[in-house]
Amino acid sequence: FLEKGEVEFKNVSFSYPESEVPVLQNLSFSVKSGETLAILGSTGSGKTSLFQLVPRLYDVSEGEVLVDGKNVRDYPIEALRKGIGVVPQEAVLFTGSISENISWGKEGAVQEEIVQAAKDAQIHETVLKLPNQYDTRVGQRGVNLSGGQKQRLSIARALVRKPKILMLDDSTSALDLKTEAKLLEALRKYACTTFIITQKISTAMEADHILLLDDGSIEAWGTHEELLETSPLYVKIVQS
Ligand code: M5T
Ligand code: MG
Repeated sequence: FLEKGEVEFKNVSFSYPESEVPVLQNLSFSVKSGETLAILGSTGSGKTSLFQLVPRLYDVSEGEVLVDGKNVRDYPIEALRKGIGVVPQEAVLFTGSISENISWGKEGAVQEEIVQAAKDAQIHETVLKLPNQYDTRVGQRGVNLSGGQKQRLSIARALVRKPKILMLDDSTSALDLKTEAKLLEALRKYACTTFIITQKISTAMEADHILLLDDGSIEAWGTHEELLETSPLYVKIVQS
């Protein structure tokens, strides 16, 4: 659906349709195929809003978002929805089995692929302990899962589609550091371009680039080492 998964923002500004308030201001950056971008910034700084512009959940107000050099407006919406795996900040489960929840949105997923995605998302072991394993019902009137378990199921849902671009919106916030490290390691073989919103410096340090958002603008861009040199705000976050 997408060729390589390169993403470029060119002078992007954005405000929500019903509002005049600019949420993102003049963002420019690019991420190459297979690279990981960590996005940091305080609450309300615009991280989730930035995410939404890539699969066109919203359109930019000004500027351009390019995927593989082409404006996202020029793609069939299908290609964006299928080529980009978005894991939302609040994991959503449907009433149905674990298998159905993972394969949702991917017609014809076979059990093998579902299990592999669950393994990579670090949820397989948990599923095996449920009363009916992959056939266990979740959602309304189903078993209760913890926040972190729901997050991992919704990551598995994105992975089963083998996206070219994977966008994790604070999706590992409930995971302990060891489980998160395993998950990030497992993601490598997907070789997808990965955007990861995180509050954890340990996660950001592993990324190829860090984008620090402050009130809708880029406060800093670079690697962990570069930001330690160039961004007092980043240093403050590291020390806090
Ligand atoms: C940035 C506003 C929000 C804030 C700004 C998602 C959303 C956000 N906003 C809307 O008006 N409508 C919406 O549908 O936009 O918000 P954000 O992008 O959600 O910020 P964040 O992701 O960095 O924050 P958080 O709390 O998830 O860390 O003024 O009111
Ligand atoms: Mg958010």
